Amino acid sequence: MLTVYSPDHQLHHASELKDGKVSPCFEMPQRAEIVLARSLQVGLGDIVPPQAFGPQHYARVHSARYVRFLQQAWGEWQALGHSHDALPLVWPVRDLRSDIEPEHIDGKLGFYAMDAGVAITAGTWQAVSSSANLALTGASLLHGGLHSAFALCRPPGHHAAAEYMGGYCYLNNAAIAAQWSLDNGSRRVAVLDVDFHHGNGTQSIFYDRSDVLFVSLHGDPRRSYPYFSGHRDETGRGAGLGFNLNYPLPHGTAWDGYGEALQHACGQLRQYRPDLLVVSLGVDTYEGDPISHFRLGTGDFSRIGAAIAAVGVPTLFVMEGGYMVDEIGINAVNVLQGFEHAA
Ligand code: OKP
Ligand code: ZN
Repeated sequence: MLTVYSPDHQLHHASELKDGKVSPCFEMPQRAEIVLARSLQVGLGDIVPPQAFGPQHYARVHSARYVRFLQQAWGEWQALGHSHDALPLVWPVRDLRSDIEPEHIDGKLGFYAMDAGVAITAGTWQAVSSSANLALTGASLLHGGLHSAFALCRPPGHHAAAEYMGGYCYLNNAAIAAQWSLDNGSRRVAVLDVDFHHGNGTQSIFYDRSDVLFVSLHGDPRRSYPYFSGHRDETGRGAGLGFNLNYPLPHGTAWDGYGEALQHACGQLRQYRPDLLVVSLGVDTYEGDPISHFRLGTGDFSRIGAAIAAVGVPTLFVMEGGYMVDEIGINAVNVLQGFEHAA
Protein backbone atom coordinates (compact mmCIF):
# COMPACT_ATOMS: atom_id res chain seq x y z
CA MET A 1 0.00 0.00 0.00
CA LEU A 2 1.19 3.45 -0.88
CA THR A 3 1.88 5.91 1.98
CA VAL A 4 1.47 9.68 1.55
CA TYR A 5 3.89 11.45 3.90
CA SER A 6 5.46 14.87 4.49
CA PRO A 7 8.06 15.91 7.09
CA ASP A 8 6.10 19.19 7.54
CA HIS A 9 4.31 17.63 10.53
CA GLN A 10 7.48 18.16 12.56
CA LEU A 11 6.78 21.92 12.52
CA HIS A 12 4.00 21.29 15.03
CA HIS A 13 5.14 20.13 18.47
CA ALA A 14 2.97 21.70 21.11
CA SER A 15 1.92 21.71 24.75
CA GLU A 16 -1.52 21.00 26.17
CA LEU A 17 -3.29 21.79 29.42
CA LYS A 18 -3.75 18.38 31.01
CA ASP A 19 -4.51 17.33 34.60
CA GLY A 20 -4.14 20.98 35.65
CA LYS A 21 -0.66 21.37 34.15
CA VAL A 22 0.81 22.56 30.89
CA SER A 23 2.92 19.72 29.50
CA PRO A 24 4.09 18.40 26.13
CA CYS A 25 1.24 16.94 24.06
CA PHE A 26 0.86 13.15 23.90
CA GLU A 27 0.35 13.94 20.22
CA MET A 28 4.06 14.37 19.34
CA PRO A 29 6.20 14.35 16.16
CA GLN A 30 7.81 11.00 16.97
CA ARG A 31 4.44 9.32 16.34
CA ALA A 32 4.47 9.87 12.59
CA GLU A 33 8.18 9.11 12.30
CA ILE A 34 7.71 5.72 13.95
CA VAL A 35 4.80 4.83 11.67
CA LEU A 36 6.89 5.87 8.65
CA ALA A 37 9.84 3.77 9.87
CA ARG A 38 7.60 0.72 10.26
CA SER A 39 6.09 1.22 6.81
CA LEU A 40 9.65 1.26 5.36
CA GLN A 41 10.77 -1.67 7.49
CA VAL A 42 8.04 -4.02 6.26
CA GLY A 43 8.18 -2.70 2.68
CA LEU A 44 4.55 -1.62 2.78
CA GLY A 45 4.91 0.29 -0.49
CA ASP A 46 6.05 3.59 -2.01
CA ILE A 47 6.24 6.74 0.10
CA VAL A 48 5.00 9.75 -1.87
CA PRO A 49 4.83 13.48 -1.01
CA PRO A 50 1.55 15.44 -0.97
CA GLN A 51 0.32 17.50 -3.91
CA ALA A 52 -0.33 21.19 -3.25
CA PHE A 53 -4.00 21.74 -2.44
CA GLY A 54 -5.14 24.88 -0.68
CA PRO A 55 -7.54 26.56 1.76
CA GLN A 56 -10.42 26.49 -0.75
CA HIS A 57 -10.45 22.69 -0.40
CA TYR A 58 -10.47 22.88 3.43
CA ALA A 59 -13.31 25.42 3.27
CA ARG A 60 -15.59 22.81 1.65
CA VAL A 61 -16.15 21.41 5.17
CA HIS A 62 -14.87 24.23 7.41
CA SER A 63 -16.07 27.83 7.43
CA ALA A 64 -13.90 30.31 5.54
CA ARG A 65 -13.46 32.45 8.68
CA TYR A 66 -12.28 29.44 10.71
CA VAL A 67 -9.68 28.53 8.07
CA ARG A 68 -8.55 32.17 8.05
CA PHE A 69 -8.31 32.11 11.86
CA LEU A 70 -6.03 29.05 11.75
CA GLN A 71 -3.86 30.72 9.15
CA GLN A 72 -3.57 34.03 11.03
CA ALA A 73 -3.72 33.06 14.72
CA TRP A 74 0.02 32.73 15.29
CA GLY A 75 0.67 36.16 13.76
CA GLU A 76 -1.98 37.77 15.99
CA TRP A 77 -0.58 36.02 19.07
CA GLN A 78 2.98 37.04 18.21
CA ALA A 79 1.87 40.65 17.74
CA LEU A 80 1.08 40.70 21.48
CA GLY A 81 4.75 39.96 22.17
CA HIS A 82 4.34 36.24 22.88
CA SER A 83 6.77 33.62 21.65
CA HIS A 84 5.34 30.61 23.53
CA ASP A 85 2.34 28.49 22.40
CA ALA A 86 -1.13 30.04 22.27
CA LEU A 87 -3.78 28.07 24.19
CA PRO A 88 -7.53 28.78 24.46
CA LEU A 89 -8.84 29.42 27.98
CA VAL A 90 -12.37 30.83 27.71
CA TRP A 91 -15.33 29.29 25.89
CA PRO A 92 -18.82 30.46 24.86
CA VAL A 93 -20.68 27.68 26.72
CA ARG A 94 -24.50 27.48 26.88
CA ASP A 95 -26.04 30.97 27.33
CA LEU A 96 -22.90 32.97 26.45
CA ARG A 97 -22.85 34.73 23.07
CA SER A 98 -21.42 32.69 20.23
CA ASP A 99 -22.87 34.78 17.41
CA ILE A 100 -20.17 37.46 17.46
CA GLU A 101 -16.56 36.60 16.67
CA PRO A 102 -14.30 38.43 19.15
CA GLU A 103 -11.56 40.68 17.76
CA HIS A 104 -8.98 39.88 20.43
CA ILE A 105 -6.93 36.74 19.85
CA ASP A 106 -7.72 35.41 23.38
CA GLY A 107 -11.41 35.58 22.54
CA LYS A 108 -10.90 34.08 19.09
CA LEU A 109 -8.95 31.12 20.50
CA GLY A 110 -11.87 30.18 22.75
CA PHE A 111 -14.46 30.94 20.06
CA TYR A 112 -12.81 28.46 17.68
CA ALA A 113 -11.86 25.71 20.17
CA MET A 114 -13.57 23.00 22.21
CA ASP A 115 -10.71 22.35 24.66
CA ALA A 116 -7.16 23.30 25.69
CA GLY A 117 -5.46 20.47 23.79
CA VAL A 118 -5.00 22.56 20.65
CA ALA A 119 -2.11 24.97 20.96
CA ILE A 120 -1.26 27.27 18.07
CA THR A 121 2.51 27.47 17.50
CA ALA A 122 4.71 29.08 14.86
CA GLY A 123 4.61 25.97 12.66
CA THR A 124 1.03 24.87 13.30
CA TRP A 125 -0.55 26.23 10.12
CA GLN A 126 2.07 24.71 7.85
CA ALA A 127 1.79 21.36 9.61
CA VAL A 128 -2.02 21.23 9.61
CA SER A 129 -2.37 22.37 5.99
CA SER A 130 0.20 19.80 4.94
CA SER A 131 -1.65 17.13 6.94
CA ALA A 132 -4.89 17.96 5.10
CA ASN A 133 -3.02 17.84 1.80
CA LEU A 134 -1.87 14.28 2.57
CA ALA A 135 -5.50 13.18 2.87
CA LEU A 136 -6.47 15.13 -0.26
CA THR A 137 -3.60 13.52 -2.17
CA GLY A 138 -4.77 10.10 -1.02
CA ALA A 139 -8.30 10.88 -2.21
CA SER A 140 -7.01 12.01 -5.60
CA LEU A 141 -4.89 8.85 -5.98
CA LEU A 142 -7.94 6.69 -5.31
CA HIS A 143 -9.89 8.79 -7.80
CA GLY A 144 -7.15 7.89 -10.29
CA GLY A 145 -7.80 4.18 -9.80
CA LEU A 146 -5.78 2.99 -6.79
CA HIS A 147 -7.73 0.58 -4.58
CA SER A 148 -6.19 1.82 -1.31
CA ALA A 149 -3.77 4.36 0.15
CA PHE A 150 -2.54 5.52 3.54
CA ALA A 151 -2.36 9.23 4.40
CA LEU A 152 0.08 9.49 7.33
CA CYS A 153 -1.63 12.59 8.70
CA ARG A 154 -0.31 14.52 11.68
CA PRO A 155 -1.83 16.50 13.35
CA PRO A 156 -4.94 14.29 13.38
CA GLY A 157 -8.36 15.66 12.38
CA HIS A 158 -11.47 13.86 13.60
CA HIS A 159 -12.31 16.16 16.54
CA ALA A 160 -12.23 19.28 14.33
CA ALA A 161 -15.69 20.44 13.19
CA ALA A 162 -16.75 23.12 10.69
CA GLU A 163 -15.79 25.93 13.07
CA TYR A 164 -13.74 24.55 15.90
CA MET A 165 -10.55 22.74 16.74
CA GLY A 166 -10.12 20.30 19.66
CA GLY A 167 -8.35 17.17 20.86
CA TYR A 168 -5.09 17.83 18.95
CA CYS A 169 -7.14 18.36 15.74
CA TYR A 170 -7.32 21.53 13.60
CA LEU A 171 -8.46 20.60 10.09
CA ASN A 172 -10.61 17.49 9.66
CA ASN A 173 -8.43 15.56 7.22
CA ALA A 174 -10.86 12.66 6.75
CA ALA A 175 -13.84 14.97 6.14
CA ILE A 176 -11.85 17.14 3.71
CA ALA A 177 -10.88 14.02 1.74
CA ALA A 178 -14.45 12.66 1.76
CA GLN A 179 -15.81 15.98 0.50
CA TRP A 180 -13.17 16.21 -2.23
CA SER A 181 -14.21 12.79 -3.45
CA LEU A 182 -17.88 13.84 -3.57
CA ASP A 183 -16.89 17.02 -5.42
CA ASN A 184 -15.05 14.88 -7.96
CA GLY A 185 -17.67 12.35 -8.92
CA SER A 186 -18.34 10.07 -5.94
CA ARG A 187 -22.03 9.77 -5.11
CA ARG A 188 -21.70 8.27 -1.64
CA VAL A 189 -18.75 8.18 0.77
CA ALA A 190 -18.59 6.34 4.09
CA VAL A 191 -16.30 7.24 6.98
CA LEU A 192 -15.43 4.52 9.50
CA ASP A 193 -13.76 5.88 12.63
CA VAL A 194 -11.88 3.27 14.69
CA ASP A 195 -9.97 5.73 16.88
CA PHE A 196 -10.64 5.19 20.61
CA HIS A 197 -12.17 8.67 20.87
CA HIS A 198 -15.46 9.60 19.23
CA GLY A 199 -14.96 11.52 15.99
CA ASN A 200 -17.24 14.35 17.03
CA GLY A 201 -15.94 16.70 14.33
CA THR A 202 -16.64 14.32 11.45
CA GLN A 203 -20.07 13.52 12.91
CA SER A 204 -20.87 17.22 13.21
CA ILE A 205 -19.76 18.08 9.67
CA PHE A 206 -21.92 15.42 8.00
CA TYR A 207 -24.77 15.18 10.54
CA ASP A 208 -27.46 16.55 8.20
CA ARG A 209 -26.37 14.66 5.10
CA SER A 210 -27.16 11.31 3.51
CA ASP A 211 -24.25 11.38 1.02
CA VAL A 212 -21.78 10.60 3.83
CA LEU A 213 -22.40 7.70 6.21
CA PHE A 214 -20.43 8.14 9.44
CA VAL A 215 -19.81 5.07 11.60
CA SER A 216 -17.74 5.27 14.79
CA LEU A 217 -16.58 2.75 17.43
CA HIS A 218 -15.29 4.45 20.58
CA GLY A 219 -15.08 4.63 24.34
CA ASP A 220 -18.43 5.49 25.94
CA PRO A 221 -18.57 9.30 26.29
CA ARG A 222 -19.94 8.95 29.80
CA ARG A 223 -16.38 8.06 30.83
CA SER A 224 -14.19 9.06 27.92
CA TYR A 225 -13.15 12.16 25.99
CA PRO A 226 -14.79 14.03 24.22
CA TYR A 227 -17.53 13.46 26.86
CA PHE A 228 -20.18 15.56 25.06
CA SER A 229 -20.68 13.53 21.90
CA GLY A 230 -20.75 9.92 20.72
CA HIS A 231 -23.90 8.48 22.29
CA ARG A 232 -25.89 5.82 20.45
CA ASP A 233 -28.96 8.03 20.03
CA GLU A 234 -27.03 10.49 17.82
CA THR A 235 -28.28 9.11 14.52
CA GLY A 236 -28.34 12.15 12.22
CA ARG A 237 -30.78 14.95 11.48
CA GLY A 238 -33.13 15.81 8.60
CA ALA A 239 -31.90 14.23 5.39
CA GLY A 240 -29.04 12.78 7.42
CA LEU A 241 -31.28 10.80 9.78
CA GLY A 242 -30.04 7.21 9.90
CA PHE A 243 -26.67 8.07 8.34
CA ASN A 244 -24.77 8.50 11.61
CA LEU A 245 -24.06 5.35 13.61
CA ASN A 246 -22.30 5.39 16.97
CA TYR A 247 -21.01 2.34 18.83
CA PRO A 248 -20.05 3.54 22.32
CA LEU A 249 -18.24 0.61 23.98
CA PRO A 250 -17.49 0.01 27.66
CA HIS A 251 -14.24 0.78 29.48
CA GLY A 252 -11.90 -2.18 29.09
CA THR A 253 -13.39 -3.48 25.82
CA ALA A 254 -11.18 -6.21 24.33
CA TRP A 255 -11.35 -8.03 20.98
CA ASP A 256 -14.48 -10.04 21.79
CA GLY A 257 -16.69 -6.97 22.21
CA TYR A 258 -14.79 -4.88 19.70
CA GLY A 259 -14.78 -7.46 16.91
CA GLU A 260 -18.51 -8.03 17.26
CA ALA A 261 -19.29 -4.31 17.01
CA LEU A 262 -16.88 -3.96 14.08
CA GLN A 263 -18.55 -6.82 12.16
CA HIS A 264 -21.90 -5.15 12.65
CA ALA A 265 -20.54 -1.77 11.56
CA CYS A 266 -18.90 -3.28 8.48
CA GLY A 267 -22.20 -4.91 7.49
CA GLN A 268 -23.84 -1.47 7.59
CA LEU A 269 -21.00 0.01 5.54
CA ARG A 270 -21.38 -2.70 2.90
CA GLN A 271 -25.13 -2.11 2.66
CA TYR A 272 -24.57 1.60 2.02
CA ARG A 273 -22.51 0.72 -1.10
CA PRO A 274 -20.17 3.72 -0.92
CA ASP A 275 -17.91 4.68 -3.84
CA LEU A 276 -15.17 5.35 -1.28
CA LEU A 277 -14.50 4.33 2.31
CA VAL A 278 -12.40 6.69 4.42
CA VAL A 279 -11.03 5.09 7.59
CA SER A 280 -10.12 7.38 10.50
CA LEU A 281 -7.32 5.15 11.72
CA GLY A 282 -6.53 5.62 15.38
CA VAL A 283 -4.64 2.89 17.20
CA ASP A 284 -5.25 4.28 20.69
CA THR A 285 -7.55 1.27 21.21
CA TYR A 286 -4.30 -0.57 22.06
CA GLU A 287 -4.05 -2.10 25.55
CA GLY A 288 -0.89 -0.09 26.30
CA ASP A 289 -2.25 3.32 25.30
CA PRO A 290 -1.55 5.90 28.02
CA ILE A 291 -4.77 7.93 27.59
CA SER A 292 -7.35 5.35 26.44
CA HIS A 293 -9.17 2.38 27.95
CA PHE A 294 -9.61 -0.47 25.48
CA ARG A 295 -7.58 -3.66 25.47
CA LEU A 296 -6.79 -4.55 21.88
CA GLY A 297 -3.58 -6.50 21.30
CA THR A 298 -1.13 -5.99 18.44
CA GLY A 299 -2.59 -8.96 16.52
CA ASP A 300 -6.10 -7.53 16.76
CA PHE A 301 -5.09 -4.65 14.50
CA SER A 302 -4.55 -7.09 11.61
CA ARG A 303 -8.11 -8.33 12.22
CA ILE A 304 -9.42 -4.76 11.99
CA GLY A 305 -7.72 -4.45 8.60
CA ALA A 306 -9.22 -7.74 7.38
CA ALA A 307 -12.72 -6.71 8.49
CA ILE A 308 -12.38 -3.41 6.62
CA ALA A 309 -11.17 -5.21 3.48
CA ALA A 310 -14.35 -7.31 3.54
CA VAL A 311 -16.41 -4.14 2.95
CA GLY A 312 -14.92 -4.44 -0.52
CA VAL A 313 -14.63 -0.82 -1.67
CA PRO A 314 -11.72 1.54 -2.45
CA THR A 315 -10.34 2.60 0.93
CA LEU A 316 -8.36 5.60 2.11
CA PHE A 317 -6.75 5.22 5.53
CA VAL A 318 -6.18 8.52 7.35
CA MET A 319 -4.01 8.51 10.49
CA GLU A 320 -5.67 9.77 13.68
CA GLY A 321 -4.60 8.92 17.27
CA GLY A 322 -2.39 6.38 19.06
CA TYR A 323 -0.14 7.44 21.93
CA MET A 324 1.79 4.34 22.92
CA VAL A 325 4.59 5.61 20.72
CA ASP A 326 6.76 2.46 20.86
CA GLU A 327 4.00 0.32 19.35
CA ILE A 328 2.20 2.84 17.13
CA GLY A 329 4.13 1.77 14.02
CA ILE A 330 3.46 -1.94 14.42
CA ASN A 331 -0.20 -1.43 15.28
CA ALA A 332 -1.00 1.03 12.47
CA VAL A 333 0.86 -0.97 9.82
CA ASN A 334 -0.79 -4.19 11.04
CA VAL A 335 -4.16 -2.69 10.08
CA LEU A 336 -2.84 -1.83 6.61
CA GLN A 337 -1.23 -5.24 6.08
CA GLY A 338 -4.30 -7.01 7.46
CA PHE A 339 -6.32 -5.11 4.86
CA GLU A 340 -3.94 -5.97 2.02
CA HIS A 341 -3.73 -9.67 2.85
CA ALA A 342 -7.52 -9.96 2.95
CA ALA A 343 -8.33 -7.68 -0.01
C1 OKP B 1 -7.26 12.79 20.10
B1 OKP B 1 -7.50 11.60 19.18
C2 OKP B 1 -7.87 12.25 28.81
C3 OKP B 1 -7.41 13.51 28.15
C4 OKP B 1 -7.92 13.58 26.75
C5 OKP B 1 -7.62 14.72 24.64
C6 OKP B 1 -7.51 13.47 23.85
C7 OKP B 1 -7.56 13.75 22.38
C8 OKP B 1 -7.46 12.51 21.55
N1 OKP B 1 -7.34 12.15 30.15
N2 OKP B 1 -7.25 14.58 26.02
O1 OKP B 1 -8.84 11.19 19.13
O2 OKP B 1 -6.67 10.47 19.42
ZN1 ZN C 1 -8.08 9.12 19.84
